[in-house]
Amino acid sequence: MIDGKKILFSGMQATGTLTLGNYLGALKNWVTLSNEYECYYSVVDLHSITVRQDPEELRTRARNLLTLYIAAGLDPEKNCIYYQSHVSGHAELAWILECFTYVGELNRMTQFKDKARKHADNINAGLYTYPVLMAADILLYQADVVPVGSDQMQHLEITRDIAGRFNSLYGDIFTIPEPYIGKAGARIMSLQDPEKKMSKSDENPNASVYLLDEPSVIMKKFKRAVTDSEGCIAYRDEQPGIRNLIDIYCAATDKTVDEALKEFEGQGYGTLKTAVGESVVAILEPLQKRFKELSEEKTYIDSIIKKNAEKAEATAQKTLKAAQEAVGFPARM
Ligand code: ATP
Ligand code: LTN
Repeated sequence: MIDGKKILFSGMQATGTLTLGNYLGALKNWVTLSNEYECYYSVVDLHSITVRQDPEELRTRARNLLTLYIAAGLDPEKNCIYYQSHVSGHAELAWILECFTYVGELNRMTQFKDKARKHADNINAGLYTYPVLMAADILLYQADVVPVGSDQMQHLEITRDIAGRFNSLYGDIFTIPEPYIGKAGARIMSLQDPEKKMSKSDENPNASVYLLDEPSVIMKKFKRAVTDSEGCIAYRDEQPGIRNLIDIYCAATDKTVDEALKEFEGQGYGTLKTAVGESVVAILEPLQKRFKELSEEKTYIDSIIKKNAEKAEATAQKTLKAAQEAVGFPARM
């Protein structure tokens, strides 16, 4: 608790350009939650290098991601928005926690299996221990809640297991975090293959709407979205493409599925696609405008980066010290 508020931690990787899935599944909820919680939102660049990155590109993307957090509506005076690599405690706590994590647990992580398949030429140890670094992120700030998309649930569970194990050996060092999965937009699917989640690393650019796509491009991508030959607008497993479009529409407009179904009753797929496209353009246009403006305010963004890294560091150090002492490291003089 800080000032009577519970603590929230979340982060995103600076790999690729953010998609509508990242926005509706995560970022949009972050903004809503930021009034209620004391929030830490990190650009998790340590996680990014588990997959090979071009150094200059990574730096640019990380900066853009941090700027997008603010452009999406997170006030950097109230929310601690910072680069993970600026706070060395993440890596230090991750090492300690690795010694309390079993390889059997890591072997069960589906994201590792997926990424290992995708990057078969670079199955590095960091990719394997990625969930432990994520646990360190969360536990360092004693987070009560962690908003993530449903694909991250398994990582939250392992975080809780590691924290519980550590606490049962050494006393209450870590807060056990709860996941927060927003109702709308929990899992936005690819526009080209609605059985697969929309992902920023998808090779097909038509599969994802990127947050900085021009309105005309957004409309075109929705027009090309894969649907089915049923010809009726319903929300059911047999029509994953249509269901995904309705999910996107509901998440973008804050309407319920029933409201949306009523609205589109008897309409054709073309009408639905146009309406969904327009609802997405309506939320992304102001975000893009703000992003452009902020990108020009270099000194302002630099000062945010510095100030928030210091704030994050101070909190992280407290937990790190407690964990170091708990396992038996000598105190520094
Ligand atoms: P990558 O393709 O690089 O693995 P990604 O697009 O899956 O990336 P992450 O960086 O892993 O995105 O996720 C950032 C946040 O966005 C997480 O909280 C994740 O749960 C959420 N998220 C990612 N994709 C989706 C999606 N399709 N629908 C809903 N939420 C999503
Ligand atoms: N693994 C997450 C990103 C991430 C994260 C975190 C999310 C790293 N550390 C801590 C929440 C809390 C992802 O791939 N989306």
